[in-house]
Amino acid sequence: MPERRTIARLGVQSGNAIAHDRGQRHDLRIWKRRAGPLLGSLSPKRRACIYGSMSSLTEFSLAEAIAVLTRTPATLNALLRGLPNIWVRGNEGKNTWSAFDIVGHLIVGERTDWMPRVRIILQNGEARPFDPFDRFAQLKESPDKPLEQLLDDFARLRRENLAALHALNLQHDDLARRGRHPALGVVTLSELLATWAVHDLTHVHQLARVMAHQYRDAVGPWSEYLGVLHCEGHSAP
Ligand code: NI
Repeated sequence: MPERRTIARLGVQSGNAIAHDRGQRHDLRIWKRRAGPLLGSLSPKRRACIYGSMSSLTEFSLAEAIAVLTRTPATLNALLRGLPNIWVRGNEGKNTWSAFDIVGHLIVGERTDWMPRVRIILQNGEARPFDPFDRFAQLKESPDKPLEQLLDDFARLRRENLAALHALNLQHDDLARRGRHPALGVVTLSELLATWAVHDLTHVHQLARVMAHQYRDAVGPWSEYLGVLHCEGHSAP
């Protein structure tokens, strides 16, 4: 239920984000509207606490999100191109992803997820839910392609998508426009765009973890000190 999620997120973000005046007002408007029904049932003290948390939400900035989105293809290219197979094809065990699978997954996202969903929000709002994202589609797509080809495809698709995003000339008020996620319910355009950037970072994080896993035994007793070999809480797989 979206309201519950909203409150949980507010709790997590409380006190650790830098607030910017314009964004705060924008965020507050959205959050008050979305969390309203649930907030009404809380004690005044608890409500004040939640509104206090809201004011520390980080402002979404399209330019900042695009700065990350623009760099991810080059980041992956520098990290992965020409690497020995152990780093590219190694995974974390049965039904887990290799670096190759992760790049394939990012390509599917460029083709079927992010910009198509931006367009659905702008054209249909909440009336038409997004098409579900097939998180395993890349496993069915040409598993024999060289990684270099995938890196090139990803870079090209990202470039095209960012050009298309730029061409939409989104204004500040557009960012509050709402769509409907098939599982999460109502979401805003700014949340979708923020998620696009953080999804990149999730998989950069995952790449480091999957690669480190290949040397989990080779490091010997140092394993104890290497957090990447022991971290949890990632998106599956
Ligand atoms: Ni993903």
